[in-house]
Amino acid sequence: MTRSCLSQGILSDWQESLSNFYVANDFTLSGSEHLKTRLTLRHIMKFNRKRYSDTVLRDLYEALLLPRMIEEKMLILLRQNKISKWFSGIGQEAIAVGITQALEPDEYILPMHRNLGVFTGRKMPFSRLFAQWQGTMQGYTKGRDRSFHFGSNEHHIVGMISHLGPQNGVADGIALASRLKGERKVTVVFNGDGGTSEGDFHEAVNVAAVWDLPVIFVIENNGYGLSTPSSEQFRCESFADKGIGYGIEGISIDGNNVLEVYDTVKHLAESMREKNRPVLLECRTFRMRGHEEASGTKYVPKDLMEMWAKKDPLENYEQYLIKEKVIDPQYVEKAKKKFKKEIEDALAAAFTESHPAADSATEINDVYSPFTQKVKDASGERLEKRFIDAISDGLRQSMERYDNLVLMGQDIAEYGGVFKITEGFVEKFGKARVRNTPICESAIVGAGLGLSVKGMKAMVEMQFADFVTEGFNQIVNNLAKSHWRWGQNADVVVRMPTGAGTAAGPFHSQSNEAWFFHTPGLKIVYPSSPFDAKGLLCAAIEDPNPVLYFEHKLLYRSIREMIPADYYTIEIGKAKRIHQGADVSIITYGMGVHWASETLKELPSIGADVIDLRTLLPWDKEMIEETVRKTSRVIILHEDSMTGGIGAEISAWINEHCFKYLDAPVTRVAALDTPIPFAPTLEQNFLPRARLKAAIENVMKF
Ligand SMILES: Cc1ncc(C[n+]2csc(CCOP(=O)(O)OP(=O)(O)O)c2C)c(N)n1
Repeated sequence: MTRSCLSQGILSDWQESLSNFYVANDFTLSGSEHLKTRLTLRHIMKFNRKRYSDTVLRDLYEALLLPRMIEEKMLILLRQNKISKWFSGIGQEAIAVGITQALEPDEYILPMHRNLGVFTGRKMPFSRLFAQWQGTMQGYTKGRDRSFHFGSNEHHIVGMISHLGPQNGVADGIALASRLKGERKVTVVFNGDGGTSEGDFHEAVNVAAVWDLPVIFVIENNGYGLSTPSSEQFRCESFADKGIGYGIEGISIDGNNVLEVYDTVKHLAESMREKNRPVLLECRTFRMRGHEEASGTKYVPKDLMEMWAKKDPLENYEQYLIKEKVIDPQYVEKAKKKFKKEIEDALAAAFTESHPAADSATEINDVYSPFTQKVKDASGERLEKRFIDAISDGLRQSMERYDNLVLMGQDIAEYGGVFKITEGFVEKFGKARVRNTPICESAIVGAGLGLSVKGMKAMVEMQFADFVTEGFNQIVNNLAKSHWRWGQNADVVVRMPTGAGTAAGPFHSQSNEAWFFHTPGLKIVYPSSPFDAKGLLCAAIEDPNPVLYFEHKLLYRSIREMIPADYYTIEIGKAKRIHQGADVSIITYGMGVHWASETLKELPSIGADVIDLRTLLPWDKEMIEETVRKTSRVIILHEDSMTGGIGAEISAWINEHCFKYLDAPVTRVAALDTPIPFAPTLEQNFLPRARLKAAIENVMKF
């Protein structure tokens, strides 16, 4: 084992020789030379059983043998065209196996695509595992996602999404929940060496470092990321050294030596449970097969492959155990026979199952975690509140109501957030629940999902809605799809200070609700009044699904209203009629509601039905149909740009469902299709406010 030399002051012989070699060669080694060098220096595997009993050694052997046998069978099935794809971990099994065996069974592991040993180590029933790969109903995703893209809370496993890096933020959230619950558990998340180039990896390690989260960030350094050799992926000599940059410990071990992996992680986990902190654990290994079977290994030098074959984790360990008389060839035969039968039996069963019968209602029904909202009215005292105070009230009362709710965001703790919505919260709820975050939106949104895995609730404040781009992938691919994929809800509210009117330019004024509107699995609320702001925020936090909560910055301090002092909620998905009228319907939300009201004052002869959508996803089709029937003329107004905006969808829906009631073309009034400009004159020209009056008059002419 080599620890990060600077942080630990330790430099192994191996690493010393390697660094000398590097110095002599002026760092010009290609990835494959690097790996060859490493192997020449250290190709003989040395096992050290320490004080581990024969039983422990044998259990480890069987745990190592099993995934190898399953994989070998899969390769045969692949050649027979009975399965479609396989990402092989052959040659790397000691990492997943050693780690899984070293942990407590209820400690979460977040594996990648080559970590079958995690799943077998947690004793997942083969029948369900094989069904998952076959895409049948008995699998973990009802045929909705493939291979290892699933989780199982029963087994304390959270599987990856294809994007690799996002797993790390989720691991942070699980570890944070463990800390907050005082559980003394570690969480392990796997990465390939290639995946560590992603910002997600960096963000999550950084967050874990700052928050002292007990996460082992495993890096399986197997020489290639698909076809790209290490030399074209990163420049560091050892991933252990990266720990220095994060101010955490980094360790590098022989990933092909199951005893070394097991022993390292066992001790590491024991110490991390006592003293919570993250650690980078590089496991040096090699990818013996193609990235996935079909892509082959042509680009890998043959001699390199041959050299690493000599370090096969299973064969070497088996030989060692036989030499030590812990097992004998008969034992090996018996174990193989037993596993062969179990695999064959489960496969036979899996192959009798067929793909799920498609049923659209079931598919749609599983998009959201089931939840029937019970609206809570408040009849007591009313107080005058500004929009911003209403949000703050809702947040504070939700914190009082849900002691499992955690707030995360930049500068939200002592500073109270840039808009001061969480001012005083730290004093009331403490720093554990009101958390300043590093500028790591992706890791923090991912952490929200991790908290949900442990039954907690999260509110993530984006400093400005514009910055959600940094957490976009986590929202649309992880939070939104998690329930539908494997039944894990994401109990996360993302608050988004949005909108223009403050001449703040293209990166502090955007309306970006339409980016999310297209994503099944999300809910979107967008209040326009203090009453709705509080009630919808409380409802969003109550809802176990991921909700994006848009709050218009210009409304923060410009509007006030008498609202209930007590906690209350408003129905998500329900629009509100702001003005009654029979001539024209104006369907809008957010700032549009205020623009509509102002404009109608200039048109006293026109009676307009103004509908405030309040929730954009799911939106209130019933009220839209009702108003169209009533007025036969429709304007859809929004602050966001025209093309592909919310208005486009609503207009299309009205056309399909209410055509017969219409007397005029459905008209959209929206911002220009440009980025939002800085100068007030340009900004006002960009916004649709000034174009609304003419549009209403025009629709009335039909
Ligand atoms: C964000 C993203 N970009 C690209 C890919 C395509 N891809 C899948 S696996 C892979 C290589 C991963 O290499 P590494 O992390 O080293 O893991 P290994 O496959 O070697 O175990 C690539 C490029 C992806 N899945 N996600």
